[in-house]
Amino acid sequence: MPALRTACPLDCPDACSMEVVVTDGRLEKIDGSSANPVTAGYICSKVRGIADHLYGEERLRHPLLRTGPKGSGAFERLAWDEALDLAARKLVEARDAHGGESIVPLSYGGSNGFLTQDNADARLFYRLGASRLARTVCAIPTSMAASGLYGKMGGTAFPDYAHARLIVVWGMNPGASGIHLAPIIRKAKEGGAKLVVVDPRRIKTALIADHHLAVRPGTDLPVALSIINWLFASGRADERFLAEHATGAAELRRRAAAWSFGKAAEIAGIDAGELEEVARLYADSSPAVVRCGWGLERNRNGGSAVAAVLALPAVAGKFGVRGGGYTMSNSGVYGIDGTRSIGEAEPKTRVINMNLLGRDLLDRDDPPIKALFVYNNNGLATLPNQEAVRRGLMRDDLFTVVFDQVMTDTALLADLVLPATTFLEHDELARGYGAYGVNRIRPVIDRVGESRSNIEVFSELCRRTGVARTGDVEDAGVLIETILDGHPMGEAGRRRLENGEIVYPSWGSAPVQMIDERPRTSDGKIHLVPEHLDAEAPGGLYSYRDDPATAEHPLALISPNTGKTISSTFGQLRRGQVPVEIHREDAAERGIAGGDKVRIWNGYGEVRCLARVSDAVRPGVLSLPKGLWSHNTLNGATSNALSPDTLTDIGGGACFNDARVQVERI
Ligand SMILES: Nc1nc2c(c(=O)[nH]1)N[C@H]1C(S)=C(S)[C@@H](COP(=O)(O)OP(=O)(O)OC[C@H]3O[C@@H](n4cnc5c(=O)[nH]c(N)nc54)[C@H](O)[C@@H]3O)O[C@H]1N2
Ligand SMILES: Nc1nc2c(c(=O)[nH]1)N[C@H]1C(S)=C(S)[C@@H](COP(=O)(O)OP(=O)(O)OC[C@H]3O[C@@H](n4cnc5c(=O)[nH]c(N)nc54)[C@H](O)[C@@H]3O)O[C@H]1N2
Ligand SMILES: [Mo]
Repeated sequence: MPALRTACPLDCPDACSMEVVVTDGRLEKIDGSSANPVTAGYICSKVRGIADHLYGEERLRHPLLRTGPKGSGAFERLAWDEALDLAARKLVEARDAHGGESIVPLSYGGSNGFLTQDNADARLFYRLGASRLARTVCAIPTSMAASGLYGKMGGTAFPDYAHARLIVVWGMNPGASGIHLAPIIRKAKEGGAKLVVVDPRRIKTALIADHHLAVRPGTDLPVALSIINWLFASGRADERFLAEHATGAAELRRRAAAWSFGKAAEIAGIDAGELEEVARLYADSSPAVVRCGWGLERNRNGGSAVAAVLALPAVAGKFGVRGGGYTMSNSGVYGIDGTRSIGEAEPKTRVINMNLLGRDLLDRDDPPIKALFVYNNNGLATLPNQEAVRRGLMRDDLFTVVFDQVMTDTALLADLVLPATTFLEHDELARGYGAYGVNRIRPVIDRVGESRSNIEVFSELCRRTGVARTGDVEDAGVLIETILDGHPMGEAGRRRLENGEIVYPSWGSAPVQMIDERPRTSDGKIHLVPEHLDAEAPGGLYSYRDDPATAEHPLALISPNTGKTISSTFGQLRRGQVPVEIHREDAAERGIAGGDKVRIWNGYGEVRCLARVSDAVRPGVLSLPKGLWSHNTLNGATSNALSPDTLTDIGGGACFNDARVQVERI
């Protein structure tokens, strides 16, 4: 069998190019290809093992209707026709009795594609007048900071890290969260590059680092500002570059002035001397690149912290050379707007911030949420304040549809469950947010069971709720044409996509920042203190807010990625108990030994799980991964049960890593 080409649209920076072998419509083998230079012929073990997700017993094969009490897990098979009629009837009933805003669509990270979100789904929810969803659970502070400062300028490409003499990995875990950067860093290091890691945990990359700043969660802002302060004060700032290419340099300098290395180091719980060494190393090295991740955004200071980190290469003059600059998200460089396919404006209905969904399910009465439609999302496992989400989903007067590929924790609380196709079974248009490239994805295997694509289901629901209009496009190929119509990639680019080739921005797959790629701000300059962010952040941009720890809940609980799941995706395949990591000093103080059962709690909830004692997390920090399912802990609650539903300084983002807890042996 010849291998078929495809690409991975899952929520990961790497956007891998892949080859699959299919026999009789069934996936035989899937592996990386070299079509995209970043993939370099290999992929993660999660996607290599995707056959277990496609064909495993948790895969949804037909619609299901709840028959027992909510959460009992009792469902019976339903025909699609009846299922769609029921969903449509419930949506219309909610709209007619309580107004369209009583309907809430809940979607986020199932796919980075343009066809599975903001498409036929948007058509349905716009026209029903549903509440709008603020998709804030991830990447809001990072993208607001990056676009505020640089207008989403494309970042340093991963292969170009080979040219760097200094690599700073800041709040990002290359060993888990997009594995293709890790070997490039390792090789650069072997070639003599220096490496700095800023992370509360000793991640794998930190093991080979020259400096590991194991900061307290949420303290990146003072750390970055202290470096900025020193760069300005010691004459190491690139004043000529700033005068020519940036606005707000004097204001940033003023705001950073309060932060000495000593003061920042004390707050961050690191050594002031080592912080100064890192600052000097950064000033002295070129090319120097910062890989800024998402770990530093998930707290009260997240937006300002990311802005301060991204300001570093501007202040220190690190742009203009291959292997210098920064990488954040590259999703903004393509200028592709998926909503073009709808051709109508989003009505200005009320906005539900998904971070507050639990609370809103329980408390809102303007109007109450009566119908919840979940797709591309496993909210019970991934939203903050899990106990509120759980109680909300248990409401008897709430009708919940979960449209997913597998029986998730959220689906178990649904009234109606609909089976979805995967990216191996449907059409998609996807782009990388780390590795560059736009990919046209086509179905390569037979559909499993009666699964249907998002476009099909939402188009059908438009008809059955009576909001369909003549001319609504349902064909994936035509939708893609509509999205790309008039796009700078032009007709030739669209033809290349159709031929299964990867389409890159005009400069290819590896831009030099400030040469090939320039700030995409209105005036083409770098805005070091963007006005709109400054107005939004409490106290102004770059204001530090203190640690939320209390005597009762003194420990910080962080919930980073693991290599086993993508958020909660594939979590049905990871059955065992997952332990919380605790530093040996904190464990000893509480008489906790490795393998003990522990209870972790705060005002939001309680998790019972096993403990792993280690010194890979810094003292004062517990780590329990993101994306766990209820079967991974002793009481079915995950770190999200302890995640506060407080919001970041900009963008209303999630503060997962602001969870402050206590732990004891049970
Ligand atoms: N295997 C795998 N890959 C993934 C995902 C996955 O779940 N699994 N998720 C995908 C998604 S949705 C995203 S958004 C990206 C995210 O990718 P990453 O940026 O790697 O996200 P995290 O793992 O949340 O955080 C990265 C690191 O930040 C550290 N950290 C936590 N708090 C702080 C802090 O306050 N300051 C600093 N400096 N570091 C901190 C954590 O210990 C962690 O090692 O990865 C994508 N790729
Ligand atoms: N504690 C804690 N929680 C976190 C975070 C954290 O740092 N700590 N980080 C957050 C981050 S970074 C993110 S991005 C969010 C992600 O949170 P979610 O948006 O819930 O993402 P996933 O957990 O990947 O779940 C996506 C679901 O969509 C389904 N799906 C995939 N493709 C399709 C499709 O084509 N159609 C339909 N109908 N369904 C599909 C998958 O099967 C999967 O069940 O989680 C956040 N949750
Ligand atoms: Mo994310």
